Amino acid sequence: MSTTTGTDQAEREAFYARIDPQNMAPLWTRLKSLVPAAPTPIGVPHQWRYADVRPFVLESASHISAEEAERRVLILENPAMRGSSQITSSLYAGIQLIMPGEVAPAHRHTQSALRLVLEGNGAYTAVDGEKTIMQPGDFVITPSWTWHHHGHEAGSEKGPMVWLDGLDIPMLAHFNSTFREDHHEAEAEITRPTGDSLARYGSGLLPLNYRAQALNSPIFNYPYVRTREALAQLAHAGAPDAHQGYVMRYVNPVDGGWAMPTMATTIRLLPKGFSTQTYRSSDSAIFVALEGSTTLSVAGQTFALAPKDVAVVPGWMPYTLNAPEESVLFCFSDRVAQEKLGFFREARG
Ligand code: GTQ
Repeated sequence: MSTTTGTDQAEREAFYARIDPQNMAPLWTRLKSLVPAAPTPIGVPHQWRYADVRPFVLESASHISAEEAERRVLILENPAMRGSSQITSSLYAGIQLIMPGEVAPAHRHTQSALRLVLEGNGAYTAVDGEKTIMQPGDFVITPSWTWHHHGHEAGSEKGPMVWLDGLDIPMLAHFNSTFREDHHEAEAEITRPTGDSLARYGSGLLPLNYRAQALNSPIFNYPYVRTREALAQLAHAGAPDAHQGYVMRYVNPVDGGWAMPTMATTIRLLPKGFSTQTYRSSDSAIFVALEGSTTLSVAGQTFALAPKDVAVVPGWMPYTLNAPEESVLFCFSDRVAQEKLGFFREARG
């Protein structure tokens, strides 16, 4: 028996019971789980197949209008975090549907949102006075506290419009800094022409003497046609990164930083037949398959990702990606927040 200073277990328990009414507890019984050697994510890896999800998303239109719902969204909830509205411990994801002729009314909130368009044509999102028409694969941002509404030009031939929403809801809940406001009109005023921000800030140009005015990129929509063209060029010049493929991040052209302050977004191309080396990082990642087919292997599980499928990889779990055919994957995570706060980590191999 080692010499112990202090009292025996029964006396310790009695002590814990006596401090309990003071709303106090001993650290030493919890230290190893409170400050673990490595991340212990609550979430689990999971895949949502678009083929499974889509019928329910479309059916939601028969149950509620976009106007009544305010946002007609089916939340993607991590199976290990049911009831939390979380896909990871810091992020929210959902699939939003808007039908021709509908408007999802204007509001604003301190949470930032990103959209990744999955399906459809003709719908727009209006952010801070500018409409942007959305096409499949487009990455659209809604910065914190900007008025935004979504609409879909009438005409049933246009069909449903579906996109993935990513928001930092759990992050702001963690800081208890959640505010929201409804606009007095369903549609907030449009003050700038469509395409204005892309022309001003997203064309390799900036207005002379322009200074960053916010933490967010001034570009609202990063159109997929441009992104895809860049990826195609990249794939012809140089080798892909062994752990990540041809991966690029969406950038704020004013300061070179990420497009958004809380959510990091990337796009990657995996050439046909390419397999990544094992990679992991402290940010939990949500992947959205856009093209091809990708096999994601994580924690002994294998997920075959078809276009529009969504998959989550909790932080610090080693994973590989394998592409039997040329594939494109979008990804968002809390990496940018972790980097800014100084605790982002990654490991190769
Ligand atoms: O489009 O503003 O999926 O406020 C969740 C909350 C979408 C939105 C969501 C929101 C929105």
